[in-house]
Amino acid sequence: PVLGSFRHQLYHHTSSVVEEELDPFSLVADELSLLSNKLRAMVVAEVPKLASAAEYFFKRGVEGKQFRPTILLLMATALNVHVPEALAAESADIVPSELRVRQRGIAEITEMIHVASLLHDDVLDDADTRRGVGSLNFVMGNKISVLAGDFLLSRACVALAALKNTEVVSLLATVVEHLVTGETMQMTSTTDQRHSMDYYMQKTYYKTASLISNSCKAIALLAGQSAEVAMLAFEYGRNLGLAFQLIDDVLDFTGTSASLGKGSLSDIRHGIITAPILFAMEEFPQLRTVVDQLEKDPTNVDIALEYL
Ligand code: GRG
Repeated sequence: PVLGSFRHQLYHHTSSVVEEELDPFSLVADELSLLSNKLRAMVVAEVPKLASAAEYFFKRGVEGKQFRPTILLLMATALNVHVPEALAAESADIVPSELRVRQRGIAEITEMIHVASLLHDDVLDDADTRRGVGSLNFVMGNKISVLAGDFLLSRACVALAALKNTEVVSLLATVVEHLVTGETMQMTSTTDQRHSMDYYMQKTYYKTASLISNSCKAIALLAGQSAEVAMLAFEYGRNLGLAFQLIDDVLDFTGTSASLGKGSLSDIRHGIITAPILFAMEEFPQLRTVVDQLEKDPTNVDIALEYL
């Protein structure tokens, strides 16, 4: 609804725009092209080894899809069509351009938290590729990778504090807890939990959707929007995040190493049961036995794939 209302207002203000021709991404393309440079500037470190590790995934060609910053910059654009009067009065001492910068800062903070989680995740999974290149742990080792993740989190905290909004600080700090919780749920699940769609959805909220939904909400709060709009922004981000992970899980089966930037079938090879398998198990009960075998010995992957 938030982006829908934005589209409506945009058409209202730009009568020459034909609905079919509007490419929403073009609205933030210029800003996105500056993002990696901004991020590199935000993670300059004193010690050379840490400096090169921290900027590793902010270099040209390895920035990833930038899905989160894209959505967040669009959200900030959508919510700024009209700066509400209440905010204007409350923040009379802050120039509008500063407010704009603060909202857009969430895109950078979110990407730093995301990359920090990727660095730690690759260590936990012993992954050797990420974004089509060697993972940081593969190139510089596990220890530097963990420290670079910690460093990015610290810089994200400093940038968060500069937004001067304690509710937003608290939202994004809780997201870090959710990332850790989702990862732990994945690592420690029992067989019953792994076979439960409810458990999968809860874990997926923590691992993927929480960062997107709470960042969307943070932008609404920084834009001085009502509690209702903040909740809608949260719901929008939550649904988008869940959908994103469901598609990511399907792509793990259907994608190629070239399209994924890492090996395919990585979930099942790590004994991680995702939505495509859960749906297939409902359709083909005989798959349950195969999945049981697979969980005991993940090298049995070819047998399970016959059903998928
Ligand atoms: C240190 C913040 C922190 C967390 C530690 C390891 C861990 C706890 C959490 C891992 C969470 C994780 C890796 C979730 C998966 C999220 C996900 C969908 C990643 C892939 O996102 P894409 O496809 O990646 O947007 P790109 O490379 O395009 O940015």
